[in-house]
Amino acid sequence: MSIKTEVFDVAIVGAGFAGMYMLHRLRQMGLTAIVFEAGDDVGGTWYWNRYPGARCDAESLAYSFSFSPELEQEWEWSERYAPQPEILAYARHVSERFDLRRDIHFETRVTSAHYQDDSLNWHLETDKGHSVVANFCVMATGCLSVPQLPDIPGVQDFKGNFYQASMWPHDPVSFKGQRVGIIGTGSSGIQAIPVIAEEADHLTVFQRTPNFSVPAKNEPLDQNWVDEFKKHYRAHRENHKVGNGSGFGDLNIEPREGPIEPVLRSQLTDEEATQILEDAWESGGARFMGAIGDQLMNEEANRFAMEFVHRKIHETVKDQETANLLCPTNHPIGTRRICVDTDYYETYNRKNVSLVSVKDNPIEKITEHGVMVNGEVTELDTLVLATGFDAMTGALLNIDIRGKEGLLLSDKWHAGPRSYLGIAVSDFPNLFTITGPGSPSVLSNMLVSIEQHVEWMIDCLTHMKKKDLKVIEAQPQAEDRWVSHVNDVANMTLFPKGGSWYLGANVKGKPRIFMPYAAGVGAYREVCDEVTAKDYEGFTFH
Ligand code: FAD
Ligand code: N01
Repeated sequence: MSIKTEVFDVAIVGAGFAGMYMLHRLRQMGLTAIVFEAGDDVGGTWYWNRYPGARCDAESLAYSFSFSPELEQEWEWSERYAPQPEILAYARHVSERFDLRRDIHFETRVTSAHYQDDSLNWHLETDKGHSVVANFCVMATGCLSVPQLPDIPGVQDFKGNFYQASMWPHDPVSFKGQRVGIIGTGSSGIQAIPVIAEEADHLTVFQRTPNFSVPAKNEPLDQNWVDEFKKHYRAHRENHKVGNGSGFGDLNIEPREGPIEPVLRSQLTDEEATQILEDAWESGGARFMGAIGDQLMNEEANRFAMEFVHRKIHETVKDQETANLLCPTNHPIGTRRICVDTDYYETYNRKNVSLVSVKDNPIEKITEHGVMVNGEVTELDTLVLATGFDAMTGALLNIDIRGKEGLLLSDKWHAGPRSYLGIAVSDFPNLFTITGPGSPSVLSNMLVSIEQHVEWMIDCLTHMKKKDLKVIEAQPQAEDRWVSHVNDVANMTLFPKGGSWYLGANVKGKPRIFMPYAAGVGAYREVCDEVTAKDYEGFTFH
């Protein structure tokens, strides 16, 4: 049977926030677009990651779309950090409010995307047999959308209940009366552990590397505060876009004027620095990492913050041996994504929680009945994996993407991702990546970065339409310059010392390259705007 090929202006892969917003803007431009999504609903991250305790760590009023003043006024967030079901409900609301679903094919995975040298367009195929031709292909496949299973022998042998944080079932999961084990103490594990501990008979946490976590200080939102904040929403949104920060904004009702001037460690006495950290700890959230302006640049400033958190762990956790195990010492604070928790360290004071360090004695295997460490099996009814993602490049390289003359993206990126601005790849004309490697992406409030990328791409497509240009391609020299700039910026920070998924260090055989751009969302936006102002410097059109 021959497959009918459908033709569109743009094909979009992924219906998380990035794919949804791209579709909306393309429609406004009058272009035809089709979206393919592997899941059976919109929401991406918030569709897949339904584990107990999942919520955002950027404040709800900042972690939301800004493109529609009506949407931001009408949507009501219930908590300072919205829980996953509420963010998913928001994504669904957006899809309905802007009538997006009719162009999205759910439960459909794009398997290949090939550039056609003769017709100068993209040919995509899916696992459901679609064949689509589009002038442009937009990858909105997500930075954290490919679950990473640990290479522990026997994972498939476990006979009890088995869950992965990033592929959580749709139906409610009960831990009542059960012996539960969890592997993974990154952001997902740290959010899930306190909630599972509340319900399980016993919870055993298998920890290889402790992570730094700061209290979220989550709470229900006060309606008066929200009403006041919303009066200034536009100004707050503008603030999220500027400076060398990550686009998280602040909680002041009155919008600040311009970017925050960082206070450096060298300008502070020990007492002043401690007080600043104490205040940040008390007010809660990931903003702790920017409390002292050079915490992520200066080893001494970082050590000061590390020791502060170590003290907090020791003050919170009663058993000092457990506290010692929970204190990270192998990476500067913040060089692995800082975790934001509710009662994480407190959970280790519970009688029904035990911590097993598998740093020196790695998990040998998973058996039918539990987890074996040092020859001993901890018997479990339920095993939860919160072992992370093949981040940033995983979803792109899972697709057979071929550019000019059949060049495979996986070959081009064999030594690590190479991209111009994290937006486009030389030799892959008319292909855009939203929050691709080389852009601030995972170091930022992703909604800010997604909107900025989509808006830049829409401006570019509008420019091309106006000038009747058919093809845009990143120049190899511009790409080389950008890749080395991204590396230079990373090397000015402590990030490369983190050994984290930012570097691909959690995936065997993955090249070790610091993938996101660390200069902040404001600085990055300026670069992109300058590229546009200089008639798309670094790109070739025809
Ligand atoms: P995603 O939401 O990942 O969506 C990508 C979609 O593409 C997925 O639905 C996937 O199924 C689909 N897809 C991928 N490949 C294919 C294919 N070949 N064919 C078809 N479909 C495909 N960021 C923040 O800024 N603040 C936070 O508080 C925050 N919290 C997070 C919490 C968790 C648990 C996780 C995992 C991430 C969090 N992030 C957070 C990052 C989060 O990924 C982004 O904020 C944002 O949701 C990404 O949206 P996206 O549309 O780019 O990608
Ligand atoms: O994944 P991770 P995550 N034996 O890679 C461990 C975002 N996010 O899903 O560090 C034992 O951080 C691994 O140990 P180690 C956020 O950007 C945000 O938790 O490799 N352990 C580590 O502890 C975040 O950074 C939120 O030694 C093994 C864990 O698994 C990103 O997603 C919430 C192991 C993986 O941690 C990823 O977070 C959730 C093994 N063989 C996620 N293999 C918010 O709060 C792996 N591990 C906003």
